[in-house]
Amino acid sequence: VVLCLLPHLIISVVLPIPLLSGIYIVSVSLHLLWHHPSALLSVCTLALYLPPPGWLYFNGSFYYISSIAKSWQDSRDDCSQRGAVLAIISMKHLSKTNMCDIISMVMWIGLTDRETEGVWKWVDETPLTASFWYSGEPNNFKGRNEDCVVINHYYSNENNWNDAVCENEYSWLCEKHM
Ligand SMILES: [Ca+2]
Ligand SMILES: [Ca+2]
Repeated sequence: VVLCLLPHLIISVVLPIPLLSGIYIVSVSLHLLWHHPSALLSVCTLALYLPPPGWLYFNGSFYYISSIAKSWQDSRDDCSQRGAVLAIISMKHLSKTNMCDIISMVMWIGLTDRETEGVWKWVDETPLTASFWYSGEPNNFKGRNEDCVVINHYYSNENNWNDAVCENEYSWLCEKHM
């Protein structure tokens, strides 16, 4: 019981709020469990739905925006270390303008044509179906090998993707499904 509870509570509850509150919630949970073992499921569920510190919730996923810039591969590795992936943007995300509140800069997403030029794939190996390229993109600008994709806030909200050189350094957007 404690093993199930503690990882979620430590990650999702204790860190984002003052320590005393976290301890309080842990102790309340243990008290509840002692007298009402059936509370385990609801406590675990509640803990799972609380966003980890630094993450934003939007439309069924948590998103993390880096405050520093890295290459596409280093950004991808960073997301992996956070138990997430570089963001996979589907139609449902960008058809809702709420996502614009989250996206406020140029940042890597998990789309690349590194394996085969012109064949775009998400980092989970799914092919690109719905796309939101900015006008004229993807373009391998001036003959450069542009194989990785950024969302560029300075373009229009709906169509704001640009293929960029993977070694360039930008912020990045990690996504973790609930
Ligand atoms: Ca390319
Ligand atoms: Ca480009």
